[in-house]
Amino acid sequence: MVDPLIEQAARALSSAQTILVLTGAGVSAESGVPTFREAQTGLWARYQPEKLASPEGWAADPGLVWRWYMARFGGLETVRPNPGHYALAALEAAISEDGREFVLFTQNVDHFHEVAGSRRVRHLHGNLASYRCSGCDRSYPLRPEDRGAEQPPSCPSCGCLIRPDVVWFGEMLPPGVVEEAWTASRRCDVMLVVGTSGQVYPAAQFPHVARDAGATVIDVNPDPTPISRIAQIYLQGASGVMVPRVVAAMGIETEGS
Ligand code: BV8
Ligand code: ZN
Repeated sequence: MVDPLIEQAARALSSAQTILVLTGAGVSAESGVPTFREAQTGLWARYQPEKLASPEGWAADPGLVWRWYMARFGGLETVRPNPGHYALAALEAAISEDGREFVLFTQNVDHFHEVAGSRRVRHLHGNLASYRCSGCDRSYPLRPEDRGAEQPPSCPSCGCLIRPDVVWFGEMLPPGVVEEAWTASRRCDVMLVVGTSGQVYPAAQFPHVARDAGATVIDVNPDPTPISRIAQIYLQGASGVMVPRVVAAMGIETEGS
């Protein structure tokens, strides 16, 4: 017996012409990556992520911020995508095969959606796999010796410090991606929101924009959030459990797990 809410979500997605998926740190939680707000464990427990992930934090102590990112980046290498990532990739493949529109915007800085096979992925907050110069913006391929360094490397061209290519609090999101997200939020028939606390803007605004434009909003999260409260369908539970169940109810096979 399929849960009626799962059925309702499956029906909405099956009949949608344009689907937008918005993910947050919760979609990677079952891969063992701590969510952004619980990320601070061990020696990082005494630091606030919003402070470290900011130009002020970088200016105050670039070495500390650099070591935090190297610790997070290192942690990503030992973990794999989870069934939630794979189900979203299978959903995209099925929708695209039907000639319908699908795009996935993520707030996450990991690459798990791509590793799981998602193709149309847009990173709202950048990604931890790439680095650039804080002065001349030139991209910088990380060297093995940079990983264990106490201080960030310097740019070979201008000598400024190399930083992670992520969007810090107080920094603008990549203009092209944001524009695309606003437009897609207004156009989509269904927005599937997975694993976000809905606290960080402008990403937290997109489900409201979609809802106001007449879209069906489906929210997947073990805990209620400002987004679950405006969603027509709130699936309370883990993404690694709920998303595969919705995709299965749509009759779509999911590879990988
Ligand atoms: C901007 C990259 C214009 C870095 C991140 C004052 C000055 C300046 C700006 C502001 C200001 N006041 C407010 C703002 C706007 C600010 C903002 O929103 N602040 C918040 C804190 C109020 N936004 C910005 O600054 C943005 N830029 O506005 O530019 C501007 C410029 C100047 C001045 C004014 C405006 C930039 C925001 C981007 C910040 N960078 N990441 C890095 O990662 O190191 S955001 C960071 O938080 C992560 O990317 C993360 O993804 C994101 C959001 O968090 P979530 O993904 O939702 O994760 P979270 O931990 O919060 O929640 C996890 C959820 O998962 C929970 O709900 C949990 O229940 C759920 N969950 C757990 N397990 C599971 C699960 N769900 C499903 N399954 C599970 N198994
Ligand atoms: Zn430079």
